[in-house]
Amino acid sequence: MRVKKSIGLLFAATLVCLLAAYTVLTKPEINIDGDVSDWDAAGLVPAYVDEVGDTMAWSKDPSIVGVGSTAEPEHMVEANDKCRDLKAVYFYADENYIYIRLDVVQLYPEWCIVSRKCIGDQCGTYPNVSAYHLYFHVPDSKISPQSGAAAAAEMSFGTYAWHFNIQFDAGCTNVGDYGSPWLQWPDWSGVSVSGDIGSFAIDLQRSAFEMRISRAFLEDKLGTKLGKVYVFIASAKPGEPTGAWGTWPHVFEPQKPGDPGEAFGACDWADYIPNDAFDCSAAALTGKPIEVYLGVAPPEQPPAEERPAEVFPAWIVAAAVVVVVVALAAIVLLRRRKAAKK
Ligand SMILES: [Ca+2]
Ligand SMILES: [Ca+2]
Ligand SMILES: [Ca+2]
Repeated sequence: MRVKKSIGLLFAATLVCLLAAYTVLTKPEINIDGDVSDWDAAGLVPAYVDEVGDTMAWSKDPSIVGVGSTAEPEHMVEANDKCRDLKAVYFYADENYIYIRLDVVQLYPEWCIVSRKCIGDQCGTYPNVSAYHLYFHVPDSKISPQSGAAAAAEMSFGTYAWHFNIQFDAGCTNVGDYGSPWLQWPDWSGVSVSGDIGSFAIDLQRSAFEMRISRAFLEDKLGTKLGKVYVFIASAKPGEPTGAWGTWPHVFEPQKPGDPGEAFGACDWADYIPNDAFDCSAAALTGKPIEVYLGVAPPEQPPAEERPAEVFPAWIVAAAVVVVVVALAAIVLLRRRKAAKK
């Protein structure tokens, strides 16, 4: 019995070691499938964790967000405020893509449903609960950056002027049939994050968004390899388009509730990260955004002749650990068998 038990233990220990070695040696694989548990399983940790409940006072106030054509019913204000409340952001990068995961406090199934508004014979749709914006400053980019958040916006990005941004509200007419994010360049041109450019999915259960964007596409346009970048992220309540369709983003104007939305600035963001980077009253980025490394991991190796000899490559270390554990277990097992015979 004892011998059988020991063999079982030995087998289990070997399996655990092999699994550990496998985990060390393989890169995470993130699928854009509307299930962000793969990020957790891969051990990826947030680049920034934001407070819960730190949205602007207007976002929780039915007497402000309950007014005008973009009004929220009073009983929905609390739920909508949670959609606007940023919670955490994650980044990951491999040879082919950059990956982004954004968690908010609590999405609900119909948060993305669009409203319809017509001006004359021009009709447009817009979801009015929350929109999300991510601004990337790429230090080595060859393209000229943009300092305003949008055309005619009041906000300034200062020394962290952005080289591309990603915006989405996932407007939908059926739950699960989400719209793609919009990737915008400093000259205001843009492209949908879909097809060859990338993909996007929503995990309603875990209240999170996940997306990936083609590295080649970004690096080609930016004129540089991606490495260290700076990111500012914010959420906003969309406003009502005022006839000039296509001049998004229009956002809700909390200082003038009931007015149509307009280009944003000041304290029009509902929530933002990092918290110490943005001065709401000055409508300016005054601190350092989140610093993220989006280079290919591990960093590119120098050519072979310049490279110092690898003394202990990771696979040798992992294999050595397996051998030592198996050997120790075998010694213990043999000793027990000897003791049992005596
Ligand atoms: Ca996933
Ligand atoms: Ca927050
Ligand atoms: Ca915040």
